[in-house]
Amino acid sequence: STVQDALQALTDLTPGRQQILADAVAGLSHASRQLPSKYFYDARGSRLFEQITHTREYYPTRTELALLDRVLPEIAQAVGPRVHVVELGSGSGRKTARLLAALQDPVAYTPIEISRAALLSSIDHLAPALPDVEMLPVCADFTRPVQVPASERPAARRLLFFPGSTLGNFADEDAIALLSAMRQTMGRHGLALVGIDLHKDPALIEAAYNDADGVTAAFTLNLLARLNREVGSDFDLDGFRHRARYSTARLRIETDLVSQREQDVHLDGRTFHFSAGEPIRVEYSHKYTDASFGHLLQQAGLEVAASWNADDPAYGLRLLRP
Ligand code: AVJ
Repeated sequence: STVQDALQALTDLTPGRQQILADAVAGLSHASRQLPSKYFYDARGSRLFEQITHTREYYPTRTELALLDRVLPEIAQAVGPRVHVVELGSGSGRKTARLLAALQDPVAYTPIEISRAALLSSIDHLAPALPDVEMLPVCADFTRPVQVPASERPAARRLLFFPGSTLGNFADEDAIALLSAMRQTMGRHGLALVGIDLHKDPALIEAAYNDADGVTAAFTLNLLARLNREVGSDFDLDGFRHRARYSTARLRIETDLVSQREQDVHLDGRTFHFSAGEPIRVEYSHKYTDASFGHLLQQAGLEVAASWNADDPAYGLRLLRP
């Protein structure tokens, strides 16, 4: 469809101020303070993430793109013709263009993306390049149930596309809930293609989340700037510092914004007191082994239909079925 058709079809469920405020208050009220990483992705945050993917240290995006290019013919073979591709957290849509081009006669594409700006820009690129694919975009938080719009032409099956190791941003319990929801969305004959970053030398992993130019630090701190602007908090951006460390026990990057001094932050008529050195946990990025990923799948009622790995740095694509 054309860009115009795609905008006509857009479903807008993007989280509003009330939702963000409620999540921020709840997270900051916790004994161990936390803020949801999904709120990184306002227009500036999505741009900064794109910049991260071009840093020397951040290997996942370029590794996944190269792996995808190498194995797309096998993926297309395994998936078959006339699928409706549903992408969770589609971002710029760079990987999608390659996937849709490799598939046999794809019927429709539904990007589900929380950032309206990123969603619109991906449609701007994809719609003209793929005139035979019906574009049915949804602006929403994909962790909430989303009704997938029906395509005009009937699809043989749905293919959920969840690249970028975004699954890694979810704590295990939430990852299991999300994978279970995906199993329901894909249907009995559906498939899911999921990208997962794999466990490797911790030094390499930590470098990817602490790039020398400080793009990742700016990305993390942008969360506080966004909250200040959208829900009226008064975080001092110089009063918090980005810290990302790899836990070999839990196989995950744990990213915190650490209070640099004793200070008060105000939000919605409340005062949140921070001591010097107190962290706000803002992100996890899990790195999987076959065992840890298999454990999630088992609890979500999913199986591996096919599996592809890049070796150095290690990164995986998994085709999943119910
Ligand atoms: C692509 C969203 C999964 O966790 O690696 C990059 C986000 N955070 N650098 C990741 C991110 C810090 C990224 N995801």
